[in-house]
Amino acid sequence: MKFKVITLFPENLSLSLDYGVIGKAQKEKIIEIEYINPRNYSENNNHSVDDKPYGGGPGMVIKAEPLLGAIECAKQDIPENCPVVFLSPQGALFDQKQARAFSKLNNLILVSGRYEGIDERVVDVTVNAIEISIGNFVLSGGEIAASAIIDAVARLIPGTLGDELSALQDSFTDDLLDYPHYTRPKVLKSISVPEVLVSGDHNAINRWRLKQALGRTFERRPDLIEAKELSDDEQNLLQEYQEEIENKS
Ligand code: 4FV
Repeated sequence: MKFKVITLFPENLSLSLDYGVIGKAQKEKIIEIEYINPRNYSENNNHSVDDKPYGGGPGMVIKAEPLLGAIECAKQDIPENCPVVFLSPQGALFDQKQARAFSKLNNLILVSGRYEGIDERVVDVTVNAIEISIGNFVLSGGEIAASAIIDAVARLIPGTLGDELSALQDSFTDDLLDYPHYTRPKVLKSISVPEVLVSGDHNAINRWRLKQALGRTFERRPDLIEAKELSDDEQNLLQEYQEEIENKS
């Protein structure tokens, strides 16, 4: 899968994406990341890419021409219907479902804003433009958002993770939070690892993990449980979890 990132600070991204499983996936050509700097498409002699906002107000706005030039360059050797993702707080909230959808594509263009934002007309005139936000907070640039999306998508591409199962057991895979994880030592500060996990009984282990995922999701993200159609078995497991919590308290 090929990612093309339009950014004024390519090094900012490569720093976070050249390590770990994403770095390995690049080396193994499972994914490719190309950085395109809009400054190379600035039409004025001092190569500036920003200007004062019409209507006044603080800060600067990224000009349309350098961005449109960079997007045109990015689209050169890829099919016309490639989505162009504009990272901004005004976008649709990114989630695992969107990550799965993107992981099925061959190409993805991501545009990282800076300063107060970009000239809105760039989004208006760009074919297949999508605005996406990684959360209700304001960053100083879209780079961190772009690398978060590339990381979340690349993990879902077969071969990126050592064990495919990892991605299949990720949080939000079935719209549930993850179950708790433990490793050696068996006892830490007099807290033992749950007995079932050292029982070797894999049915019991899987049921315990599903119960934990259901219970923790109910406690921490009731919105996810609301949105989810629980099977009778899941209903019973959640019931069991809540009774155990009540008995503990
Ligand atoms: C952002 C977000 C974000 C806004 C102005 C960069 C900044 C500057 N992008 N999800 N939250 N972007 O805060 O994606 O252009």
